[in-house]
Amino acid sequence: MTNTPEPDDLYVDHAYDMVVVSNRLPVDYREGPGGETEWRSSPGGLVTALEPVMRAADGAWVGWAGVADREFDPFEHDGISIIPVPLSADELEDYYEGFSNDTLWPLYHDVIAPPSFHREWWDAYVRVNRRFAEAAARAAAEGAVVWVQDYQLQLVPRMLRESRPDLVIGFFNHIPFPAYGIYSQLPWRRQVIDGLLGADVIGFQRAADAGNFSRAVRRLFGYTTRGTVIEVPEPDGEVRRVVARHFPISIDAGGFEELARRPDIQARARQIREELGNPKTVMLGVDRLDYTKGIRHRLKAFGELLRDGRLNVEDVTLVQVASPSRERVETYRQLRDEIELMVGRLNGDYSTLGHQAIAYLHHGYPREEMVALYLAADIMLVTALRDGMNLVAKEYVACRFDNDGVLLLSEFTGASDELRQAVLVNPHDIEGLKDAMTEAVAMPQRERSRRMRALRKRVRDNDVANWSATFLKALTGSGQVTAGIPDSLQAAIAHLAGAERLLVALDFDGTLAPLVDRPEDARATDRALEAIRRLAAIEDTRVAIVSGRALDSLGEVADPPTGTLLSGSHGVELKLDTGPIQIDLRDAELAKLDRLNEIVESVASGADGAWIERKPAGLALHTRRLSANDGVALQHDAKERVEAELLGITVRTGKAVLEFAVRSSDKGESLNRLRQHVGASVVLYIGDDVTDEDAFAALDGDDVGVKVGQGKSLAAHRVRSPEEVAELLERLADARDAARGGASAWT
Ligand code: GDG
Repeated sequence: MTNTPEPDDLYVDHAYDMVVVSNRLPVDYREGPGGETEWRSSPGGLVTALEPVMRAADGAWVGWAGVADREFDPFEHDGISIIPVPLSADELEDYYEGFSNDTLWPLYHDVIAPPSFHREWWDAYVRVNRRFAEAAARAAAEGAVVWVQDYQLQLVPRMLRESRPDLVIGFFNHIPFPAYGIYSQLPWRRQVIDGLLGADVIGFQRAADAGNFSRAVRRLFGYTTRGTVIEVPEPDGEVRRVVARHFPISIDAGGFEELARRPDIQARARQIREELGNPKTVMLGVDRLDYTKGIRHRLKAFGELLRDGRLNVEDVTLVQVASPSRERVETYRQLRDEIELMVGRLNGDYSTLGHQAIAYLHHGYPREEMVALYLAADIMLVTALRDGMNLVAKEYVACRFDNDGVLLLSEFTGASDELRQAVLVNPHDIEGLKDAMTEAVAMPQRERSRRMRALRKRVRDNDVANWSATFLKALTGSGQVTAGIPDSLQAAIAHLAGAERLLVALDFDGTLAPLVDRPEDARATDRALEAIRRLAAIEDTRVAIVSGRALDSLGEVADPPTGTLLSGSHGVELKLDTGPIQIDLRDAELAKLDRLNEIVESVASGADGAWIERKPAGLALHTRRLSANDGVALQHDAKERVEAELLGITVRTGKAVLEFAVRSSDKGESLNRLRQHVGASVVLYIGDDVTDEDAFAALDGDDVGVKVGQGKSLAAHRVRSPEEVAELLERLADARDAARGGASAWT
């Protein structure tokens, strides 16, 4: 159900196709001195990123309005439906200031400050997470996408899945996820991970964060993880695939550049420099006043440079904006005292009447002023000890359309994974930091400009719209599959055509061959077969068919050209250049296989139309000729009977087929063996079935995955049908032929 929110029907339940859930709403409630009230946008990057998506998808935003002990009705603001969640003053203290900001925040930032663990804080965290989950569940339409933001709401995904299994649930963690040795301190470590695993996709800032998370899942739950996929067993016996990977967040780069190009803002930047006494070099720090940001380290290094005479207060001024943050948490109050003491001392020691060493500003500023500061700064100092991303670094770069300015960036920020042309520093190494600061001061203009160009390209290419689109694509697949070969896939074909050693790995049924009732009748389309023959004849190009079928059956129906590699029974059997690799079952496995056959035969014998396909290490129960309901019931019965009696059997569900195997293997493992066997530098994999997802999960780097048809998938590209697969293969054969200068034995 979709609706266009009118003021009167905003109270309608289950109305929105897209719901964002975050601790804070994108609007602030303001009460003026005369008692007048208003809602004002708080224009963060997240709002900018999600605004177009929210408008297009008829979205609602669920969150807290920023005032305790007040209830607000849902309303519409600037085209977005706002659904406020109330918090009491006690909850604010225990759930937000306590558990979120004094337990999770320091723990997830590598215990830079010691985390506090209190059971009553945890209780409040659970209670408040449930309230957010309930509000989201009420708002979301059937099958809606719900995107939960950040560490304050880690239990929401599981709570939502329990009440609304129809939803597609995403989670994004804006802060780091720590190594297991640190994470394991959390008394509620299992509950938090279980809460997150309720999502379909869990996003992190860096690949290292996603890796830490997957390791914690393995250590605490023993679940299997393959690449970015975690296999989560559900109470109903099904295995759910959860994707945990990095989606580095970014900024509205165009928006920042637009502000930076405004003449009034440029004039303000000049004025700022004048007010500072026109020093040769302006250094700038912009941070929430937080112990993760490394402000003390920065001040210490700057102070020592002044002390040692390597910098002179006549030439250099440091502007430090420290925006007020979390002032009711004790650690933050102490930090403020320490920083202000340091600033006072340094200014006392080194400022002159005409030149201030440090201009310290404990304020929040409008964005225009921030941009003017970025333009006024010759050197931007980002010295965080640990930071999920650090948007300030990207904002500085986005504003410098003059290709000037130096970014000094801590290695411990997520941004440093992308912004490699910055002057990278370890802020704990004070000598190194000092050297980097003087290097920045002395950096020749040409080098500044070379570095800044590269940085700007990176930030422009991956802006925040890109970030949200990539996340939502991973969450929902590309939605409607359009006819023909999409442009992005055409570009991928061009890239594959130039690969050094290419492996083209293809599923058979539903990919090369249209699905038919009787498996023995399946045949690849003539066009696909012809394209495969051409590809197989091109130098440095190998073709493999990767199927769930037994190798014998695959050889018969696929009729592949000589030299085609085959993988059957989901990788249990392989036919390589060295000949077929026979599986060799142990006695116990053979006995298990016999019993498996007996059990499934007795179940299938009661159902007309069901049949069994035998495989070397298992069997497949086909239910395609039964009605959908009867098929599901029969599969359920077979699975229950097998699992009640036999241990260690791998069960997989395909399209109207249930497969059992006594030796586990999957198409991902098989693809890895094939890749190694032929020494491929790049792989193209095409498949239509859930079992092909293992192969998609095994792709990386420049590899290309193509899913045939609808449904959730890890593949980056899609086509509609085997006919389009044939067209894709034809185009690839053409392009590769051309790229290889006609070095084909076929032509
Ligand atoms: C968390 C993660 C991750 C700051 N002072 C003012 C002001 N700001 C703006 C900056 C920037 C934002 O606040 C701060 O973002 P950061 O990324 O630097 O840091 P956190 O607040 O810690 O954010 C972080 C981020 O989430 C996003 O995922 O990158 O790692 O810790 O946009 O410009 N803006 C205005 N006035 C100020 O005084 N207008």
